[in-house]
Amino acid sequence: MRRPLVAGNWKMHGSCTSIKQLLSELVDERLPENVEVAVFPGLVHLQTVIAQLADSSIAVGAQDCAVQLEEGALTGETSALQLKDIECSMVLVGHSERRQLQEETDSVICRKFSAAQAAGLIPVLCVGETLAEREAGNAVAVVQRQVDAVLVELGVESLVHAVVAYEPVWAIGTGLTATPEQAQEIHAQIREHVAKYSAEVAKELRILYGGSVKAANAAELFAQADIDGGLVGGASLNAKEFSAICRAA
Ligand code: G2H
Repeated sequence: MRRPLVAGNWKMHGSCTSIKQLLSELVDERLPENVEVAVFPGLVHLQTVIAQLADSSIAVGAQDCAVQLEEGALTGETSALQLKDIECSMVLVGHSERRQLQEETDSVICRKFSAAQAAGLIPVLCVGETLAEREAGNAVAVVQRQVDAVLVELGVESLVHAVVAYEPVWAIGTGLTATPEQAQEIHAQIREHVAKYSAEVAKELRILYGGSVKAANAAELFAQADIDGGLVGGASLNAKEFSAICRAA
């Protein structure tokens, strides 16, 4: 039985004041016990958030980590070990905004995934096709290639302590959401593909949906057989909206 996960990706939002406020509202909300809840603040706010959530069951993750695990002369980078040291438990890798804006390749993402696991973090591998790729009929092939960049390189066992998030690029921050059927089709395809390597790993693998998830569409998406929760951007910045999404999982 896969435990649902709802993760709030705060991206580059918030100030010390607004984040403290958001967290105090969130811990006052009724969050379901059967759902794992996590937040991914910006790097500068991580320690504040970790401290504020010390007595809560909400996990905290980072939005990125360096490819290199060991410390070194890498100005501006943060290693997975440093994230672990401040008691982060998860990290996003390969978010489409980083694939596009920072030109992260599948191979870079695989190295980040590997570094995260070596440090004891749970990587959340983000995959998803662009609108052009979907319209060309290549959605499944693109997502499979992105999964394979980790699966083939590191082996199927690397997906045991990991999460996959399917986020169609055309649905991110656009207000467009994949229909539950569109999302389920890709989620099922990802699981079937992993099952070619290990049925057991595929069965246990949590696959989140991301892309304009909100309280109004969450229940329908999460009701799909292969959707195990969500990676939520904009709607995670509002405690009431985010907690309603958590309760829908
Ligand atoms: C996709 C998602 C969170 P939003 O990027 O990762 O953001 O819910 O705002 O589309």
